[in-house]
Amino acid sequence: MMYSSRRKPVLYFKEDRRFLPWKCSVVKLFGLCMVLVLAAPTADDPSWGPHKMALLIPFRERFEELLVFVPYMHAFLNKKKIRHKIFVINQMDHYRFNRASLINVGFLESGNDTDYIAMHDVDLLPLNDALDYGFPEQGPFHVASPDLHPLYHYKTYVGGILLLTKQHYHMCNGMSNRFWGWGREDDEFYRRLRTAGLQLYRPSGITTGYKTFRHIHDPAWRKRDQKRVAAQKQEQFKMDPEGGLTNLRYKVESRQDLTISGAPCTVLSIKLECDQSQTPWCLLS
Ligand code: UD2
Ligand code: MN
Repeated sequence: MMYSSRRKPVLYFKEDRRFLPWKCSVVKLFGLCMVLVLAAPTADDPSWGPHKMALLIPFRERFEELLVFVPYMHAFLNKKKIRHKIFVINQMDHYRFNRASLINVGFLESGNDTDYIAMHDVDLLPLNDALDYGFPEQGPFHVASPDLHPLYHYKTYVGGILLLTKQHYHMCNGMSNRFWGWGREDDEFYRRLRTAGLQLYRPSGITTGYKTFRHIHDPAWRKRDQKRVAAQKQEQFKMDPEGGLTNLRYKVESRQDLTISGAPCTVLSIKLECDQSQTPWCLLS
């Protein structure tokens, strides 16, 4: 009796054996999938915190860089559990490029579900996961610090990547709209931060030095518009005490949601307006 009752399970086991490895692997696979799904960072997870960043890319004719940037940043920020929405602020008028005005537009068009902004060059990729992209509660946070930036090393430099709460950006009246062509708008913004009484913060404890970012910028191919037209020569070094969010003029020609290799972004195509009596250098001729 003992023997046969012992055998039974063996027989039963033998009979079922064809199915067992299959069953087992399906169950295992399902379990593995569940673990992966639960472990994968999703923006619904409360551990991501209450804040959401509007990543603003001032943009014109940098398509190849954009194809790299959007999927890279989406993955980078998800890995860091940073809620975010990526906006490509595409300048489609025929004036010279105006990075600052495009950032102002991005700020105003970024909606109520985001509470801080990142002004972010399309060609600067953060390589170190330890870089902070969280809500800059205390004050503006300059991610692309001169200690880490591959190119710019002066102390008052605030270009490349800068995070601000919407409240702080508002306190500065945004950026000046007087800067057409390359440069100086970031230096003027540094002075606005000072005027608004805001303390600037930068990353600490980052050990990767000038290798912290990759600047995918071929200067021969992506030429900087450094021409200085007439009064622009002197005006570029002056502070603009009145202008900013309050005197920005633009039209949103279209708003399109794209995904690039699965990473979502919104492209706002913008026509900036230029008051040629104020800034005749918005045109080259
Ligand atoms: C530096 C700063 C930038 C800004 C600029 C002065 C870095 C990495 N960046 O940029 O933040 O302070 O100096 O204005 O230090 N762009 C276009 N199309 C154009 C021109 C510019 O999309 O035709 C956008 C794009 O996002 C680009 C950014 O503006 O990354 C800055 O322009 P840049 O890359 O030509 O100049 P760069 O690297 O000297
Ligand atoms: Mn660049």
